[in-house]
Amino acid sequence: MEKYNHKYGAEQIQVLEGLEAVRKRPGMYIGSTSVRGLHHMVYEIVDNGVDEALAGYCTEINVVIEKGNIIAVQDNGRGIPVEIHPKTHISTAETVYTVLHAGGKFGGDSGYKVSGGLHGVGASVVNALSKWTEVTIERDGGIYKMSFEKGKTVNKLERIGDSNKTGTLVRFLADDTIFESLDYEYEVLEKRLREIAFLTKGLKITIEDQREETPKKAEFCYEGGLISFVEYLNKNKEKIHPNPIYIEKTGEVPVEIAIQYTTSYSENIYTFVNNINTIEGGTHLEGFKRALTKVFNDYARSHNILKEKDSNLQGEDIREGITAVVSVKVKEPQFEGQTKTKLGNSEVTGVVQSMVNEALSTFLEENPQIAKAILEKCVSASRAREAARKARELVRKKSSLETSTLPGKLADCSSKVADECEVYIVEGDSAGGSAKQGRDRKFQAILPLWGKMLNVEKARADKIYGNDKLNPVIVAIGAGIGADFDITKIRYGKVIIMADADVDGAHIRTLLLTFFFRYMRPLIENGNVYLAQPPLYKLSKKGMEDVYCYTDEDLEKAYKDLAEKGIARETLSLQRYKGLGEMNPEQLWETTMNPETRILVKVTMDDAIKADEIFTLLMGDEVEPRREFIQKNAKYVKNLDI
Ligand code: 28F
Repeated sequence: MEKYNHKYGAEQIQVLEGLEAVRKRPGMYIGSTSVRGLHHMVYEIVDNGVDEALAGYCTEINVVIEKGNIIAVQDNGRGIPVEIHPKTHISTAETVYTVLHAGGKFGGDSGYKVSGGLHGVGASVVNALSKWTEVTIERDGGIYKMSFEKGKTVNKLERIGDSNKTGTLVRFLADDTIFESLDYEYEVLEKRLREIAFLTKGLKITIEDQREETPKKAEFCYEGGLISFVEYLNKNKEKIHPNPIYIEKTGEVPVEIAIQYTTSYSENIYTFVNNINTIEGGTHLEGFKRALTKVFNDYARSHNILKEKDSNLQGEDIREGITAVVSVKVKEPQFEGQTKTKLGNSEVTGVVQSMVNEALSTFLEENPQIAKAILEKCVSASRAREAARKARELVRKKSSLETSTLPGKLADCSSKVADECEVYIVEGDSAGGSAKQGRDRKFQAILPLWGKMLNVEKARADKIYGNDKLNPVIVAIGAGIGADFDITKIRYGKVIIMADADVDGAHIRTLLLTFFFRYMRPLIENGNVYLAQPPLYKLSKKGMEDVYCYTDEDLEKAYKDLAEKGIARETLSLQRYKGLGEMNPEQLWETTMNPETRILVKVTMDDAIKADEIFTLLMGDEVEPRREFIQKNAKYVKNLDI
């Protein structure tokens, strides 16, 4: 074989092996082949544009979802270099798009490779998992174009015209033989792009969805960066001090933090590493929390807000009502945790801790009125916690005195093996009744709840313990709440919320998810919380098995299938279920409780965070945004029971 071919062959073989590996095990490279993995395809390309912005050369990134679920991402950076490598005869641009992990354009030097949720697997993976990809580069006065199919080069880079602009445009159609669906969710992409804009001060990011008749479009650009982020997070809350506190440190591990306290009782600290949302926290969060507790206790003592005899403020007292965003950039991040979103680098704890100690104590000294407002809240939180502790002791004594420590309403199951047991939290006594009759009492417990749950947004921990609506849930699950929660003590492997598909059901679901998110978060992180999916419709006809439909699409499909069997739509009677109470025990069992036939939706952290945001909106103090939300979402509440 000639020398020339031999060299070319080696390079080409490496490319082919790379693509082969990616297409054989896509989940290894893009996380999953579900819609989450599909969205990561967009984030990978966008992140390359963000890197160009962090390097100081790109000021705008445009994302378009075109008809047919084609994605287009354009930036106005320098444009990927187009020179041809003397030995391989492959352009740098083609290398970036065909060699696995070739995209480390900033790996070595002072820049930071910002990477999507999957830590920068680079453009070559997106290329390999797309039916086709085309890249158009403007730089050095020309326009260059190359295209691929399933990662294989179809048209090598060639100059196709002149241009006095610079930038990179990437268009791709994800491979539907790999991804379960190509149905991008505009809201999810919009939320992540907004987050990236907050994290990349001054970068303008636009998103447009051209799939519908009326296209949807949004534009994000925040000169305020994290300050704007915290203002956005607090837009429906009553603030304790007008402007967010902003502290930053440059150097080996750049740190940026914005903080603003509100009158709410929940704690919202969002942490990021290289723009990745580290929902499982990690060393940067640890350092932040430690410094926060130290700085506020020191200030309280030195300004006689805490007397000699007073015990220290606890971390949870100081974090009650806090909204904060912590963003660090780490060259070699180590990610741990179930979803690889927990920062492990131990050196970061100290970096963040000392930076916050220094900058925050200076800020408080220079802004005594803000310091005073925040500490007033911390001190009252600490008193409420004390009261809660006493209330909890009381509840424990009360329940230990009572014979049945379990709530009277709970119909428990006979098995005591938590992993095989499940508890249905059912809305309303009638549904609770038929659930008790319809269930398999070996492994299914039923806890009926009634009426509106407590509004946990306004109530402090002390009221949660004693509240007659939530207390049964706490005692039934048996693992305590808040700082005491111990996941190893749960009495059921599955906690299933079963509520109607109407507004009240949505209210109960949101409240319970918010409650679990705030007071039993490990239950969600550990994947123990589920939503039961009762059917929406029943199709029936004499001499035919009842057909249950869970969504409008199901119903249409059922009509079609039955029509193919010669059963015309007009001959069928359709019942739309308004509530669980309309089903008899057997139907409830068959459609919603039988593990063989039911549909359960596992609640993820994202769902809970979303519920928490909606909850704050619905139950928080600000009235105007609530009206806005209801008006905006009212059209989604079909067949509202007036
Ligand atoms: C729509 C997606 O991918 N933008 C990009 C650049 C710019 C450079 C670059 C990219 C590989 C190893 C260098 C230009 N000039 N948007 C994008 N913009 N990649 S990807 O370089 C990658 C090469 O080192 C670039 C000078 N240096 C870097």
